[in-house]
Amino acid sequence: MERPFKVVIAGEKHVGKSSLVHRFKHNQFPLKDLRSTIGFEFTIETITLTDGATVKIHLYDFGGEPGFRMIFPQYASNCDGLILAFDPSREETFEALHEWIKVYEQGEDNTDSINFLVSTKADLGITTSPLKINEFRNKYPITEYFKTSAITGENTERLFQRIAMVIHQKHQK
Ligand SMILES: Nc1nc2c(ncn2[C@@H]2O[C@H](COP(=O)(O)OP(=O)(O)OP(=O)(O)O)[C@@H](O)[C@H]2O)c(=O)[nH]1
Ligand SMILES: [Mg+2]
Repeated sequence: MERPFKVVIAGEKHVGKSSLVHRFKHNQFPLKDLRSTIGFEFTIETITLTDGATVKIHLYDFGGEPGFRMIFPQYASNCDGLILAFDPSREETFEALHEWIKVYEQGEDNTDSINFLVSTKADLGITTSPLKINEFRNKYPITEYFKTSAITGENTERLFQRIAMVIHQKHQK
């Protein structure tokens, strides 16, 4: 088996990062409101890809609290993947991703990272304009974009499957 891959999930406070991880791990929306993440939460995920290969992911779920941004480059270094999450019902959380990706790029050895852009809470029925999404994708190296909901489970499994797959394939070459 390959070495474990390091994947970071980041974005503003309250956008639903931990709920997304919880949905993926337990296949359900958290029964109680999760507490805001302090610093970061680390978990290990084993993902079986569609081709049968098994990939180990070291997942770092960072708290979005502005104060934690300072520690971000230090812990988010040598990463294989980044999930940038925003809540479409709060546009400022999308705008803040310019800052998050800049800070991420300060991390050591993140230049080769596979980056995904993810909107959360799709169940609310609010969409960010495709123009804005495309603009962001043209400005930064974003490989894929997903609209997700931790409540309905829309694209949650798929998101983690895909990022694991893309990183895995990159290492096959
Ligand atoms: N409608 C809706 N609400 C959600 C969804 N996911 C999370 N929430 C709500 O959004 C709030 C924040 O969720 P968290 O998962 O704690 O957000 P976070 O991004 O981890 O927040 P920090 O740890 O503070 O950075 C909670 O009240 C959740 O119930 C979703 O898919 N749909
Ligand atoms: Mg959290």
